[in-house]
Amino acid sequence: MSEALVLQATHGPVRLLTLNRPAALNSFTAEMHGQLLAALNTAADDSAVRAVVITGAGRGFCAGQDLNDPAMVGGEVDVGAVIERHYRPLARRVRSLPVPVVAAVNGVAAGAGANFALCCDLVVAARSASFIQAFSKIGLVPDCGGTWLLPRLVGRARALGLAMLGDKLPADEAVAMGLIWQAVDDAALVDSALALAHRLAALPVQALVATRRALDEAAPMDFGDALALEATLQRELGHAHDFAEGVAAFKAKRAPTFTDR
Ligand code: T3D
Repeated sequence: MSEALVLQATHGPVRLLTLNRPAALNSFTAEMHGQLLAALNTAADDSAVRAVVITGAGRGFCAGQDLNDPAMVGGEVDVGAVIERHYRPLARRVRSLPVPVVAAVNGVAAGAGANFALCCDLVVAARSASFIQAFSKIGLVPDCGGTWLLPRLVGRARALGLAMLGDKLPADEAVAMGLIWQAVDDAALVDSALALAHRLAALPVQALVATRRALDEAAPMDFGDALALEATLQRELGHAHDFAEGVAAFKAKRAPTFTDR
């Protein structure tokens, strides 16, 4: 049996995935990519899962591409093919998961590891964690969605500063900059992320996922097209059980029970 490079645990409706190559700061190998994608697909296919949390084992979250993996790094290797085969499917999978995804960044998140975290819906980081756009230091551009995500999250000036200089950005500064949602004390990280995921799981997750989609798709649209997209999504959601349940619960002054996914 192959080594578990991604640990999976179930906490009620929340699936906790832990990247598990701590000796190499959970950097990505082809094998870890395969296990991570499979774990995400399993969570997506399991109707009992209503939120996913992703964290890292040991002192790092993820140091991006494993620069020692001969199968995937530079020289004779077609780096574009590596991106097509592994990073593009990963970013698209996270961004299209049918439930909300929380990144619990426990330590350094560098290169594609940083942008993988930023692909998640809400990013919570330990105060000692940091984010590094390490690509410029090895002659690459930000990948795993970084070129799209960074300017949208923090604006072009800061995106270029982060991407060109590749400096270490501490978690508190990442919050202040609008790059991530929250920084918490190190000891509270996993509990905070799980609590957040449980809150999300109790909400109408189908609407949360449609909200992600609306924000992503509206970004390059003009105002009129964004209004049209909102109407399309509201039309779909307006026929769903969760909308009826939310309104019924409001009228009855009781807590709603959302079940759509
Ligand atoms: O095919 C392709 O290449 C395309 C894909 C590109 C996507 C990318 O992600 S490109 C960016 C790749 N990542 C990096 O450039 C980051 C490299 N790592 C670092 O700069 C530093 O390790 C960190 C700033 C992240 C952390 O520094 P520090 O001082 O806290 O830890 P360390 O001592 O450097 O690392 C600890 C161990 O992890 C060490 O192993 P050792 O010496 O104890 O046996 C180190 O070699 C290993 N490690 C860290 N990052 C990587 C890694 N091993 C393989 N690949 C890594 N990316």
